Amino acid sequence: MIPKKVEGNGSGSRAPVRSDWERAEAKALYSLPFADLMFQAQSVHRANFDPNHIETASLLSIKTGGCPEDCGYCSQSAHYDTGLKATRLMDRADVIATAQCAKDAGASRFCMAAAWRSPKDRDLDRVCEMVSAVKALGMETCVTLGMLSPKQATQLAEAGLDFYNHNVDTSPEFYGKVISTRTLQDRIDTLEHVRKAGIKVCCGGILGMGEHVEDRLAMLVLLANLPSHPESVPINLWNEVKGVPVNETAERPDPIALVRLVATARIMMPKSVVRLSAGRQYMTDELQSLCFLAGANSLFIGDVLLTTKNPQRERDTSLLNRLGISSRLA
Ligand code: SAM
Ligand code: DTB
Ligand code: SF4
Repeated sequence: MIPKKVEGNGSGSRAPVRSDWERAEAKALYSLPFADLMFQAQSVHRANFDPNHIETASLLSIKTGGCPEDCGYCSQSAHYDTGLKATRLMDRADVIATAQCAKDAGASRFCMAAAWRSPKDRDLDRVCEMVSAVKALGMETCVTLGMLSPKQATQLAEAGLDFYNHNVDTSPEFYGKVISTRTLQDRIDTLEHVRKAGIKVCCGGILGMGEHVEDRLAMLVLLANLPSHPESVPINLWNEVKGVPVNETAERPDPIALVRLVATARIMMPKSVVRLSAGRQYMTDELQSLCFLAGANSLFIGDVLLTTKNPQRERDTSLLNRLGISSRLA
């Protein structure tokens, strides 16, 4: 049975955007017969988005590796021997040239990522210059730099930043099992600083680290109950990395469980763009298609993400063309 409060979501645009989700409601939605869940997700999706369009974003690691945080899933943590070579912050000219290539290749948003716990003020000045320059190319800008103070968030907003990516990554219960150098509350504090500075929020998480379905749903409840829904919700499948602790617990989600989760995210956060992020190289075309039907409407394009692989451009264009989905890619 669907709890009464949830029923309204099937009616699309008339459904309120809620931030009072209970875990049991999320579980009830997720557990609906598949056809009913997909119908609700499609109804919500069509009421809020063009169902035949997908957003394309491109990623660049502007500072790779050597990170002091101990995130158990990440190739860039200095706590583990992952064989990754640490680099310094890239030069602005190289970043701009890469952004132009990404735009020419069909990306509408350019996301610059740095392996920092939080940026030093002098590094932030340089990132702000990159943001302004990429914006001047006519692209949407996103950065992900770790924790920010309110002042740093304001500085990024003044540079014209559109989105800040800062993931909650998993449930409150599972968080401490994969990260010990910061708390979930640290993450939530930064999200608040970003919001207050007037920057749009990109916030999601990772599946397949050994968490249970309940953890994934608790993560969706956490996201949907933030003071406002993130404008972008990236759903990453854990991209395998040698030498990190998550190898001991990792288990890739059953494909149908992934589709169910995407559909549940779509219904709970009706106006948020849901991005099928890392891990698409593990997915068949059919699975990605089901995720699009469930409400996923954004992708990372390009052969690499930060340090791991992404599907090749030809595979993505072929899939979107066969589905009749428009994007800046094809
Ligand atoms: N250091 C910053 C931070 O953690 O917020 C920004 C960069 S960090 C690489 C951005 C996000 O990438 C993480 O929050 C996590 O969700 C995701 N991520 C990292 N390693 C991953 C992996 N192996 N597979 C999937 N997602 C991953
Ligand atoms: C997000 O949620 N996924 C992107 C972006 N935000 C920064 C990062 C995916 C990283 C995958 C692992 C890697 O390539 O190192
Ligand atoms: Fe550092 Fe971000 Fe990787 Fe964590 S996820 S180790 S904070 S780069």
